[in-house]
Amino acid sequence: MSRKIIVGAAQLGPIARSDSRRVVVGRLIELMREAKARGCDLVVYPELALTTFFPRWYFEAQDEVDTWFERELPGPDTQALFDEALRLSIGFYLGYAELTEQGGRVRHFNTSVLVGKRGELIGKYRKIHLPGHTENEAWRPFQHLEKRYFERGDLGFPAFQAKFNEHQGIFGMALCNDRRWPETYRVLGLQGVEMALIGYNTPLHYAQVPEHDHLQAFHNHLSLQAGAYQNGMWVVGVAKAGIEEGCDLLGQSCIVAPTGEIVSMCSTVEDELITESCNLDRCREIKENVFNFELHREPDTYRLIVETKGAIKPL
Ligand code: CDV
Repeated sequence: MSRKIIVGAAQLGPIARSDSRRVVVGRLIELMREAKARGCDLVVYPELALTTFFPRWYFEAQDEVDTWFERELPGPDTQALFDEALRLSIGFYLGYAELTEQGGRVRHFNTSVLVGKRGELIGKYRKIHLPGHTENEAWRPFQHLEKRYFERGDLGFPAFQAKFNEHQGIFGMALCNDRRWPETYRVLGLQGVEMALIGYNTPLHYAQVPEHDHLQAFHNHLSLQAGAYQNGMWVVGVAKAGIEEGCDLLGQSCIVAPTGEIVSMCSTVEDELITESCNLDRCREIKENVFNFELHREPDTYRLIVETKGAIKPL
């Protein structure tokens, strides 16, 4: 059997603080057209793909914070992207900052959506692992205030049955820091996910442990490759890259096969599209063998070890 889907990872170069949504949407559309011309069924954009990575600044006034958020999607500035996707008949994943009202309460999430080729909303994900800090920390060269500006996602890690061509597949989403956590992939893997879509914004400088700065690319790929292999799924990791408002962001967007191999990777830190024909049936090589959960996983034993606070006996 062969269930092939051609996927495009649409890496973005830097977005300036002064760039309007319309300018950015123009870049997204250009990448989408290229993806279509190269035969893609689905195109994947980064986390917070409509603006600069605003959590690097401390804003005192909530009104100012809210200017970075979308109150509706599609909205006046983003409708053109949805229209173009429909015209081209291509699906897409998009990361953005979501402002919504629920039960009379204004809520803020770091969100991604998966949109089908007929323009339908297939699913939504709200980032669960929010990195950074809550207060302004003047000692840092730049802030990382995700914990201040966003609430933890409340949708879990849902899996979605979707069709971007004649083949059906099971898709999941995550955002940036989520990709470092094995739980992200495992929760998706337990639901049979065959392709995880993950946008990211990763500064090369990690202020708390600068000794690790040179490891950013390694840790990125280590996490994406391990998650793919240990759960037998394709992983599409897409960066916002390059020097954005003085902050150097990691590129190296890549598509990882269920074997854990990187099969395609960006070579610039600019707007760049890479594509791959991904056979979802290749997930079975792993899911039915080395990581056959039904056959080899031992959840009862893991539970016991956690309940007894570990199996290590005192000497
Ligand atoms: N946007 C992110 O979640 N960035 C984090 C950084 C702060 C470590 C990441 O895990 O890449």
